[in-house]
Amino acid sequence: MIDSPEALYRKLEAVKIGGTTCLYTLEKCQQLYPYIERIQQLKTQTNTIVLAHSYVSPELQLIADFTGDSFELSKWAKTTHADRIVFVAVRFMAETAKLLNPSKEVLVPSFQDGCTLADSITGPQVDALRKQYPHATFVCYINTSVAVKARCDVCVTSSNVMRIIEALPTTEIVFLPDRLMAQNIRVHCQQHGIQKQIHEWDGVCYVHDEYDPAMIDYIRQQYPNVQVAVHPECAPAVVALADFVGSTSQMMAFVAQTDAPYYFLLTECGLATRLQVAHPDKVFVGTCTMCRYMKSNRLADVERVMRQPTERDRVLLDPADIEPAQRCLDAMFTWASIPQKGGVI
Ligand code: CIZ
Repeated sequence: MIDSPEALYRKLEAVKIGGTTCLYTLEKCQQLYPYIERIQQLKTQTNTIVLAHSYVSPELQLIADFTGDSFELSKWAKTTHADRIVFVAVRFMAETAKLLNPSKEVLVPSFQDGCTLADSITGPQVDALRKQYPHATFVCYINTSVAVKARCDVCVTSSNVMRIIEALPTTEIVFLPDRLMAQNIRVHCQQHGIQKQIHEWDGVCYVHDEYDPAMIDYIRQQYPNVQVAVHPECAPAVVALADFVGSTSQMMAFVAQTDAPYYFLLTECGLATRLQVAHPDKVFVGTCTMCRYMKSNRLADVERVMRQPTERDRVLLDPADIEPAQRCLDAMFTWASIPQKGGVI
């Protein structure tokens, strides 16, 4: 519980990722605190929970009942007894919460809630691919719309993608929509002797697509004992240079379990800020790459949607897509519980 601007400052003063981009002064904490105080009261008065992704700004993570990756957040959304969920992330994640717990009101505070991956493919485009690859299993990354999930067989997140691909009995797979993740899956399968034919789509996360191998070489020269953790949405040439490859939750566990002074995390810098708060003794170096969609979430809008939600703030789903998209998500929970052969990606 944050009960004063000073308490907020004590939590956030270690955050100085990317120079002054994420600098939290006592003055800034004094400006933020009144929102935090009102949001905390509103949560209790209206039986609302706030779920926040690890990529959003740290003050939003502090007001959240739970912060995590999309798989962890979807498990919370599925089981919550609260009346309302405020989803501080991007719209496809809030839609997933609504699919998993349709009786809840799910609210999205951000006005810029897209995602370059989710926006790269539509339902009718999946229908066309189904005709092209009639025998393939269709696997979609969680970063997709409900219409796309409704047309796929199983959904995956970055924390369970390899486990599920390995467990699926079919060899021919259409993986949508992340081209770079599809290429990483192909490399992983080759390295572990797993026979799969992976067809890819041309979507990318614009944040992870920006990383290139030269950045890792440069950081390794500056900090010879740095640990480099890479997200599987990055290009295979970048993944090949990593000390560790995994989802944001897996990167968090890696940092917690590793005894090294410096870390270079090739993912949205909200994760580095989160880890800097958790591990003030460790130093997070390198780029501060921000997702414009995740970073468009603000405390003021969380308060606004809790007081007076408009139609735009509410997640509403096309009734025709609900049942098939729920089946695709249920398949993820089933396949994700099967033990993995090849280790994390
Ligand atoms: O699954 C997620 O939440 C995303 C988009 C990234 C990650 O690795 O957590």
